[in-house]
Amino acid sequence: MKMGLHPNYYIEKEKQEKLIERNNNKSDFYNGIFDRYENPVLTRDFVPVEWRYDLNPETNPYFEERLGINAVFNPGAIYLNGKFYLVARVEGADRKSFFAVAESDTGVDHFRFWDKPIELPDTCPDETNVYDMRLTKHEDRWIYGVFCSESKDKKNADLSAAVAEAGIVRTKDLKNWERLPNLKTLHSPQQRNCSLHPEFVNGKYAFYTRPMDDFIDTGSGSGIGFGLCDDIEHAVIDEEKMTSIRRYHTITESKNGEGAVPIKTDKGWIHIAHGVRNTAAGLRYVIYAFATDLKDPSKVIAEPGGLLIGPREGERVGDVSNVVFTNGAIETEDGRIFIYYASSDTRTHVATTTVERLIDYVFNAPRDPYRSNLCVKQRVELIEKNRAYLDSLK
Ligand code: BGC
Ligand code: BMA
Repeated sequence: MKMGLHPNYYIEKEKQEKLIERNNNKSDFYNGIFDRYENPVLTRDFVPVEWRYDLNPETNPYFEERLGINAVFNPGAIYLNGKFYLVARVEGADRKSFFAVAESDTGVDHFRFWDKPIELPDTCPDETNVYDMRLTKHEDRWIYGVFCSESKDKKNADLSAAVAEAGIVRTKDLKNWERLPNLKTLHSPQQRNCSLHPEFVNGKYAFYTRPMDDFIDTGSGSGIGFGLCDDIEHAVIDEEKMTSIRRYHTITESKNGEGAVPIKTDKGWIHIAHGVRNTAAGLRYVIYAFATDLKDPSKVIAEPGGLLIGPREGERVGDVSNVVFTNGAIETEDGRIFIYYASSDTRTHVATTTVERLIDYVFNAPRDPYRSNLCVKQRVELIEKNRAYLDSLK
């Protein structure tokens, strides 16, 4: 005779159901550019009980978690047939990440994981970890996923020495995934934060890259790169042009990288990217935005100064504190934008805005003048303009 399920199974299931059913409201945060929400959209508590526990009381009498989950973050995002899909980076207690699809009708709450995580074809025997997938609905009709494929650097005895490459998969339904060879960049030994542009450029596939000299250090890499390749099934990039570049004493001083796949608007491609600076407390990651030319998506035509989204309040603390990171955004038919971002490599949030509001921000918020002296002038000009305007109303 079979024993029944452990009583704690029902308790855990009910807790999870409540969490998934909970409505997520806008918080009282205001800057006019985007809205924040009261709750994260995905955390490790959203990962199905069946993925973590052995339900059979004969083999798990104490109902102990057998395969713990540590974090759910940095999701790719895609909108298909009116539904919102995240391909999240799910990190096990063992530090390895994998990808899993979560689906929602609203984009801000009720995200539910599908039955099982994604099992990618195992084509790189040395690959140890995979993470941060960018999803591109390409005009060739495939959905591409470009992610970081990380292996041990065997040439270096240091146990932390690793090699980062860009892995490429494609699918039509987020269920069946075909793995293509990793991206090769002839002039950059390592790549992280690569993503595929949704359209052909000069008849070729176009990638945003992030040239770097080693695993952590971008070294001579001066920013977000852009390169073309003829054949997506053997993607090789020769020349990498620079798009948004790093600068001294800005939010991108140490590194920057493409985030979400760019959003096409009448005025240009809008990019939501990340910038990193070093501090006494370690690397600080923030999200910023810029626009590139519709005809030449490598050419920056607008870049407001500073950060768009920074880690705030509870977001500031987690496994890798002081980090917000994005690699997925969704635009709906009616022009709403959902920016999915993770805080401190721990949990996933959403920020919402509209195409109009984002365009207004990217093209009208002033550039960074790069020096305190000029920054304060810029602010005093605003104050004086406001004073004159208020006086004119009297
Ligand atoms: C981690 C990433 C991190 C990278 C660079 C990897 O091992 O999994 O989350 O971005 O190292 O620090
Ligand atoms: C990076 C990314 C992310 C992560 C961030 C902070 O290099 O690729 O995976 O969110 O570091 O740890």
